[in-house]
Amino acid sequence: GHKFWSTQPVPQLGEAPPEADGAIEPSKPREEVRQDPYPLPKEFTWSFLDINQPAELRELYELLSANYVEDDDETFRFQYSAEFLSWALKPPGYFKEWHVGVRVTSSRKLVAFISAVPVRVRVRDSLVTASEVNYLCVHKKLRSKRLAPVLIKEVTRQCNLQGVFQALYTAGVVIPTPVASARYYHRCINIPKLVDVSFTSVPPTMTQARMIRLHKLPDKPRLLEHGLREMEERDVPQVTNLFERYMKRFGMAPVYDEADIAHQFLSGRGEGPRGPDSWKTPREGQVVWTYVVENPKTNKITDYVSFYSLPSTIMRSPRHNLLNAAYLFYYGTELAFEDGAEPSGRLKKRLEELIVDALVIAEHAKFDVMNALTLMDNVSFLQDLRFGQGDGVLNFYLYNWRTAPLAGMQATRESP
Ligand code: YNC
Ligand code: MG
Repeated sequence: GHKFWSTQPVPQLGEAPPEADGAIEPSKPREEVRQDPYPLPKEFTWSFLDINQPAELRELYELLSANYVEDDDETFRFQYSAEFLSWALKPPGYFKEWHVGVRVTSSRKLVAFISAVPVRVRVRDSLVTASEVNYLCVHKKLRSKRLAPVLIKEVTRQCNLQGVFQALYTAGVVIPTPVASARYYHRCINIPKLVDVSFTSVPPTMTQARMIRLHKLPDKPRLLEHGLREMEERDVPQVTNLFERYMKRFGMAPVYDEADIAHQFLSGRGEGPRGPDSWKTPREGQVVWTYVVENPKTNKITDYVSFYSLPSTIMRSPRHNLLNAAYLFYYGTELAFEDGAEPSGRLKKRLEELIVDALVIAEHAKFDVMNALTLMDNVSFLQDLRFGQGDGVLNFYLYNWRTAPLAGMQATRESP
């Protein structure tokens, strides 16, 4: 049984799909929301993290680097950079009260964390004002003591105090009850290193040299000739518009205004030179890469593609400490409005061109692998572009919102 989740406003496992979409329990006026923090065992104290303070951001980075999500074989552990965390936790309209830490009272050591950021999400035909909950982490020495439910209840209370009663979150574990699930796929870029650290292996019917040849990418992005370039501030209105129209293809997707799009696609770019050759020269502290295709005749943005950097610690290799992984993020193309719902013909071809170019840029930026999930239109190109199926599954959840499960690839993406 689920001692905690059975008490929460989420669909319980095995429950029949609802007749209509909507909240499971009603929202409350602010004064009816619990006013005091949930009690913690007395050796611990609540502490909002001010991640604008480099020292506090560093504490969070260190907690997660040592204690956050690992793969099933305990070979890799996510190592979100401080720049990434700053980008992910401070979208437009963020609340510092939603960056909830737990410290040891006596030493002030940070031992647990949970966060939420505001997001508007369309679920089928409903626009839901929600929070996106992420980075739930309890120090390895404090596991299985039922701290996680207290963290979840406290972040829920902080959301409720701001008038937010719905949430979106993802997890590798299955709890009541996923609204969608997606599988991880991996596109090898740096074969020798990936073989060396046992991320992949050379199949018995192949040599490593042949495997490298099969994964060879073009020397430069093929769409450069058609107006591919790094996204700039001036592209925000057009990209916002294309994002909005393209995401209508899917059952669940965030709803972004121009400020959100600027944040998601531009604010994590880091400092350093921009310009036509920027695809060859990643910048210090760069978290997100976003490229657009601008029609040179009409100056219309016809496509965009993006990915972000999320390295993993390699836990047991004598030669390598860090797996440099790029994660495919959002993309969109005008060709979607010519083709049918299932990518085929010109749409399928254009998606492949965009993703290959993202791979070329990722190779120049020294990424070892690009990961993608079976969502959006990804299934149409994963196999042809030599993404291989991984072990990991990502489950998508909604808190206090009822809707029938979405087909696997209808959801949008992992929350970074
Ligand atoms: C999880 N990932 O089932 P039951 S993902 C949700 N998400 O409750 P204890 C989880 N619930 O089954 P531990 C969960 N993992 O008895 C476990 N649970 O009802 C549930 N790992 O608590 C679990 N980060 O404290 C059980 O477990 C109860 O000490 C057990 O702590 C769990 O960020 C954890 O994977 C995950 O740091 C903190 O294992 C710990 O094991 C850990 O005894 C490594 O907890 C890092 C890791 C999770 C990444 C993520 C999304 C989290 C979503 C949380 C739910 C949000 C709901 C919406 C709230 C806002 C609402 C509004 C408005
Ligand atoms: Mg615990």
